[in-house]
Amino acid sequence: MLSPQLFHKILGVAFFLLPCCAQGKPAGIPPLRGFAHSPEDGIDEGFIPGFLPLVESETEDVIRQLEYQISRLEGVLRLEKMITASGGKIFATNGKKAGFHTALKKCKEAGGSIATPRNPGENDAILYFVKNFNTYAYLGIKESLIPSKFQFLDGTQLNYTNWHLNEPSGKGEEECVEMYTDGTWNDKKCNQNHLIVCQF
Ligand code: MMA
Ligand code: CA
Repeated sequence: MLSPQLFHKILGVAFFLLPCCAQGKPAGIPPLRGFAHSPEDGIDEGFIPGFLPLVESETEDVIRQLEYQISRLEGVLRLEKMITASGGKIFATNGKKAGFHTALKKCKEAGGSIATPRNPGENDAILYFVKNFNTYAYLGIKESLIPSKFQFLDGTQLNYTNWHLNEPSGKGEEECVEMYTDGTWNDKKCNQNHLIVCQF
């Protein structure tokens, strides 16, 4: 689990890196010099015939620097077992436990939503945390008004499921869905203390 000390360190890294990017300057690698030219060219800074204005290259440079800093931060978060990725989705945990409704709220507050596996790859990305923290996690799936029929939180139908043998079994009495440590799903009451896993 992420200790307060380590979290503080990562924050420190982020704040250390931020000033560089806000000013468009690199922290560790030199800037792109794709459209640079020497003063002897006699050409006004910022405009070269046949090229995009110099600001364009500066923008590209800033983007390149940001991509570099983000990939470094992702490396740190991956190393600390805080994020996994599948397709374009990033899954993350804060290592804390809560009931379904609190998990929903926490994920929303962080700008994401509760982890919702839509294929085996995404199920595995969530399973990584469930195994690592040896704690079940709630998924973004709930029972519909028709007992034993489950759906995504937006009401759309499931096109991928990974139910454990003989689940769902609650028949209207277990409205939430938890992931077991083998990646299979069980319908369950929503008040269990489970690992918070969000998607972004
Ligand atoms: C518990 C509960 C259910 C689950 C069964 C499986 C006894 O109830 O977790 O949701 O289906 O165990 O045996
Ligand atoms: Ca069940």
